[in-house]
Amino acid sequence: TALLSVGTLAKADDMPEERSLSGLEYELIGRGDIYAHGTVDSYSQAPMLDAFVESGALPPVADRLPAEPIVFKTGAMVDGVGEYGGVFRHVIGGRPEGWNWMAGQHQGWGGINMAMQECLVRQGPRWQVKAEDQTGPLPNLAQSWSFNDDNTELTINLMQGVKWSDGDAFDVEDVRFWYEDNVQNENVASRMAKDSFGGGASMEVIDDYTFKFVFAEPQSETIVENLAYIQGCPGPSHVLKDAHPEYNSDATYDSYTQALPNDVLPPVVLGAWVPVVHRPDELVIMRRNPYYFKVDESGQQLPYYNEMHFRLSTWGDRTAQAVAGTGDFSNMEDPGNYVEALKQSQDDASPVRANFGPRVLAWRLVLNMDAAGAEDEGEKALRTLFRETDFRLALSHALDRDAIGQALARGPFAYPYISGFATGSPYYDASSSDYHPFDQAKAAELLDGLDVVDTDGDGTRNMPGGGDNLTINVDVSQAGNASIKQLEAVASQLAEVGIAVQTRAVDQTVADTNFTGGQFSAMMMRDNVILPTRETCRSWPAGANCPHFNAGGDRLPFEADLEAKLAALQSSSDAAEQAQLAREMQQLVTANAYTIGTVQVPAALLVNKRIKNAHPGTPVFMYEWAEDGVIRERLWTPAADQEQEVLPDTIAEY
Ligand code: BQZ
Ligand code: CA
Repeated sequence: TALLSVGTLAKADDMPEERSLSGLEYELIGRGDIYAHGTVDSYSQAPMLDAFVESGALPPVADRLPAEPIVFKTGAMVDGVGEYGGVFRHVIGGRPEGWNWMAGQHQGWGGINMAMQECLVRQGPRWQVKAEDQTGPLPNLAQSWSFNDDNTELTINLMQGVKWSDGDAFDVEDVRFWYEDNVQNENVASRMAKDSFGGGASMEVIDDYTFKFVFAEPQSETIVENLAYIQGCPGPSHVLKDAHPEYNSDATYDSYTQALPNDVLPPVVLGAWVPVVHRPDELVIMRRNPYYFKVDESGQQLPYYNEMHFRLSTWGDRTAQAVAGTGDFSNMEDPGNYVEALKQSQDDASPVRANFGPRVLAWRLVLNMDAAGAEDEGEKALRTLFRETDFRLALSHALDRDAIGQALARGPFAYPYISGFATGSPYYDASSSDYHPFDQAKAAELLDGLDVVDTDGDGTRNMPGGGDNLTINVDVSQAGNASIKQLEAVASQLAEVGIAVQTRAVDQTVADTNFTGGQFSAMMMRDNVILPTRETCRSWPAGANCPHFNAGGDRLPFEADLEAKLAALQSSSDAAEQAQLAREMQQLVTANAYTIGTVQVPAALLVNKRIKNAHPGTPVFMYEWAEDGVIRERLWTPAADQEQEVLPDTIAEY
């Protein structure tokens, strides 16, 4: 077709057959079977909170809960209603950047962001919902929503009477501040990019708990998915407004971003736990939020655990500690340690249970194509070359993905990844993917065609017109073991076709912010290209600053097409039409080597056996990471098996 100006490419049918490692069966349930907003006859609280109510430090539990809390259904709990108390022990490789998530700061990942943030809607538990009920995200702070007749207005009803962890009311002003003063303010690096939501919807406040988004084009339930973690999570406007330049003439956007530094605790949150202690490079301790707005069917306020620990270590150590039983949870995602971890977890005496899921972890080399945004002429010339589809295809053909997979881990784990949706995505379709087989001659031919030839005979190709040697600086996160291993293989394979790669391992937070801020030349990274409505700008074009690897809005010819198809997918209510659009998107992305994929692997979830209600089959990543999919506010441990709390009988004090 006209879209494929790149000649005949092999189809994914030529790819080796994929082997599934999962085989696990679980029952799918209705969307309202997990939880629903409603009331219970009477409410109770964790016994440790009684003293705070008696002393008057806290209002009674019924007064702290909203009019209609979220009620978790017993029928969906594999181990039933829980017992209060104890500690849930996480180990993470990240470090809290700061508490101002509205300005794009992360809290160290690995489930700590998600333990403090609550979002308008929820995606994680959707992996358990049956197909006919997959009509959109699950509710959360947004209790219900509806479109007008022509689907150009989305009216959202917020939960009424939810309170922040300091007791302040959560209402529409928090949502307005999030959207108007953060998302749509281009000076703030919020997680949802300006104009990426429905092409830049406007917002109208109706009353304290009601507002609407107004779109230029009709939309569908799919667009509501954008309002889940990590894009749709309002922050405390009563705390942050004073620090925001729009409300305080002494503030700058830099000072605003830094307004909630990681050494000032406790921050004000809506999540089930509140960070109360942060010892740098050592530990974050969170305590239960007495204002949390969720209960079980017996009326017990959630969460069940009083305390959560995040040991600040490495991602590899997360898996090691889960296997050893000193940590409770790990997304096992470095194939290098799969075999050993699996061997150990298969032992009956092992403290941990391991579950393999589909291939949802994919790695890729991302080239920055924002030529106009380059800081010097050399970088500009390089990015101009990155904009050539033949150049990206040359790189893709230069990669021997089987060898990369074996460098990562021996065994049947890795499968080639070209670009676009990972095979574990509900949107993936093999026959719509163009496959770029390992073919150094083809790579050489494409590079020659771009006049990228070795003019001085030193073995490295030169920039067009006999310029300097072509060297690509590729950043990689120090925390990403699997990325680092793959980059080594990629660098030596590219050298074989005459392209020099200079690798630079940078701090994880620096890599994160450099990527989202477009401050890089090339980057080797893991990504989960599963749903286009989640962290959209990491992979897809939507609005001028999006994707991060072509911010600035200077679209490549196929990219405009891709953007239109993504918008159409988000605004469609017809599953067949959406599947067709996804196929066309996959076609565009792979035919044009939008990013240069390497391999994709399945991941296993490790959960300690003393943790109750961890539903069998919870995927490491599907609609969201397992920390959300496993529903941590509903996990518990019987009193006899509980870990000692470090800060018993305490709550966050403001
Ligand atoms: C899971 C996840 C939960 C970010 C991060 C991190 C960042 C990315 C990504 C994963 C970690 C864990 O991933 O690796 O297993 O626990 O936290 O948020 O690697 O660098 O920017 O998107 O989520
Ligand atoms: Ca040369």
